[in-house]
Amino acid sequence: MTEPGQAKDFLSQMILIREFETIAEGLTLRGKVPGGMHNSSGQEAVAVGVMAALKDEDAIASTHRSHHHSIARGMSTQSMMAELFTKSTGCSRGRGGSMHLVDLSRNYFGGNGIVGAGVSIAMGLALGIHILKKNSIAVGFMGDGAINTGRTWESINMAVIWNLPLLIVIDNNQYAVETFMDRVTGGKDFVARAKSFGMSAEVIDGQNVEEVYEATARARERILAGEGPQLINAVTYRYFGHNVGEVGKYRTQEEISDWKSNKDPIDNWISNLLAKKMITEDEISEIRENAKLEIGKAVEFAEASPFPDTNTVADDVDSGSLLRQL
Ligand SMILES: Cc1ncc(C[n+]2csc(CCOP(=O)(O)OP(=O)(O)O)c2C)c(N)n1
Ligand SMILES: [Mg+2]
Repeated sequence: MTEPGQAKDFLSQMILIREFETIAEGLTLRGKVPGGMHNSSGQEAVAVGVMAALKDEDAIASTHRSHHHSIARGMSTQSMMAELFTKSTGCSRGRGGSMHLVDLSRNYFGGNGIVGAGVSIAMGLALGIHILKKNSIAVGFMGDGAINTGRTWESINMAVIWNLPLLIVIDNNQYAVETFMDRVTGGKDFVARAKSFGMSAEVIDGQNVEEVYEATARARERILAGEGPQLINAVTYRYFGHNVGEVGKYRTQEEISDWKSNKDPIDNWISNLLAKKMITEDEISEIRENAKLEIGKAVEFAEASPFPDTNTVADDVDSGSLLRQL
């Protein structure tokens, strides 16, 4: 059982993510977020549970839907919001936007716009960890849509044959844009597919932060014990459209309401903590208030920051300068 301090941390982080996404969604609709964004509301427990079980030295690569992973890894919400606004104070200095949230000081290699690439980037990180003989792991997030891309399985295959310290987490919100996963996934079973590649894999309730945390901690231990790559299929749900402004006609309101009313990761965690008397209503209100204040400050910071100087757009983007940083 999670101890009280960590249980409250789980809640604070999930509420902070929900607040960030709620505010960012509105700002996107008002035209403040060039390029738009992918909202992760509903998927908070996957991000928070996984990150809580990782150590600072572990390396992580995410997907196009990365706000929740970024906050759970401890990124500054000010540098994230400024990046969404494409301001020069953003984590990618305003050149990347929502899909390029990154913080190398946290070994967080961040999001990218290529479906399935998080797994390949993480495989490369795992190879580096292996070569340098470090006592850490690499984690690659992917969506259920990425399960049907070739690069995912090329990377997993390589990780298996080289016994690399790689954990794959499927942030399985069950839809790839407008497509329900069962319609496009042969065999319909991600775990069976992973096992056929010679790796351990399990399916878990991605709405239960404690279950996600424990599964990740177990997988990390197995990897460090030399048991090779592991895969976790965390079943979750996204409340909003694929991206902001999408008109969703591919799922019913009843389905969305059912997940929101009965399987919400924040509501369920609160009920659990209240039932065990691990938190009070006042503490919950304080957590909500702090999240509002923090995200309010992030928006103020982003609004007040300048756009990048166009004379510097080519700085640091040539491969030579990237190599010199290594
Ligand atoms: C290689 C590639 N193919 C297609 C796309 C277009 N695309 C962007 S997101 C997406 C769906 C991804 O679904 P999933 O992996 O389930 O992630 P989710 O959006 O549900 O988080 C697609 C097809 C892309 N960005 N990259
Ligand atoms: Mg999906």
